[in-house]
Amino acid sequence: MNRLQKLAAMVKERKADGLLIIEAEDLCYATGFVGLEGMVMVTADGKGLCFTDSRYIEAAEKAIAPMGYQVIDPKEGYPAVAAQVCREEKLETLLFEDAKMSVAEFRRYEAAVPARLVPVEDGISRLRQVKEEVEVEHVVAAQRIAEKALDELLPMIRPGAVERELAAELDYRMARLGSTGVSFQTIFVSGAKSSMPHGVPGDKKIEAGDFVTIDFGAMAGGYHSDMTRTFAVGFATDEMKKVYNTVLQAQLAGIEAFGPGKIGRDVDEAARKVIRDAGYGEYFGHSLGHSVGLNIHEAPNASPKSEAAFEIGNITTMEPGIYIPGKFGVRIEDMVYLGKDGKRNLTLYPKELTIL
Ligand SMILES: [Mn+2]
Repeated sequence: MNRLQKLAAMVKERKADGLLIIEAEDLCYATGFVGLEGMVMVTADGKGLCFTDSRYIEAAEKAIAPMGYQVIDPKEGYPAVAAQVCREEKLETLLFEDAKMSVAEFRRYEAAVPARLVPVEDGISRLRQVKEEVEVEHVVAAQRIAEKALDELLPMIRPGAVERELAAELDYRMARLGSTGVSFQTIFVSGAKSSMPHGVPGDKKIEAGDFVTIDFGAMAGGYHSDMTRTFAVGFATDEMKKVYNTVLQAQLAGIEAFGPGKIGRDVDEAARKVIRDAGYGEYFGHSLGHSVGLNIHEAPNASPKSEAAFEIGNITTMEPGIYIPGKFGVRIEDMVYLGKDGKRNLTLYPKELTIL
């Protein structure tokens, strides 16, 4: 089934007449067209209508029409066009994802369309959790760029170098290697600052004895990569080595526990237990991982709160950490894919303790 057919089947399964899509990542998923703006409607009987404006229309026709979509440049506003489609196609119920529409947008559509707008929590998002081969290839392409950029950066991480400059250098290297954007603002923290899981790079200079934590990602084909590595600069004390190896063992335990049918909280617990048993339980505050795709944070999660089971097609991060306030922090993050032939770590970058 192609994407249009998958979406139509989802609409039918939920006994609705149509589906309304306006969010950027969902538009990309529905059509395969990166960066598309506009509106897509899919009917239960498999008709796909893509409305976009003159900025995209020519490229969109080439890219999207082969999937079975009609591509139309609307002369009126999108809610008016949606109303017209509802009348022509006799759509009485129209699904939309409530988390992806603002209240203002909802009011505009609600006022215009003759159909009943039915909010769903996990319509397209649910489909997006199960990655197709082509989606996995994009994530891998992004990850290879990130790894190469980090390799290029390593010789520059030395005492006296400034966090902010190193972070900018990494972003620049990724762009030169073909990344179409950063997955999120690069986290680059050193020394005592590394105890802040999402610290922002600043004017601090790298010093010997620092841990340096770098959490970053590249983008390819609209898809994100996500990786964290922690390096020691100059030397590592016994305590630094102990904490680092505890995080690494926790990550390996998480990866081991991860698989189709496994529950999010159980996978999280497998890693958390290693950290707790080593006496650092209070220093691991966040969850073990999240899934990755067109958005950097997608469900399902490997979290103490998640009752959801993983399934074949998920790409999920495994990123335990230990953060000791005022001292230092360590996080190690890989992306792991649950393929039909087993799980595959998409991150090839080494992760044993490296002293730069
Ligand atoms: Mn992450």
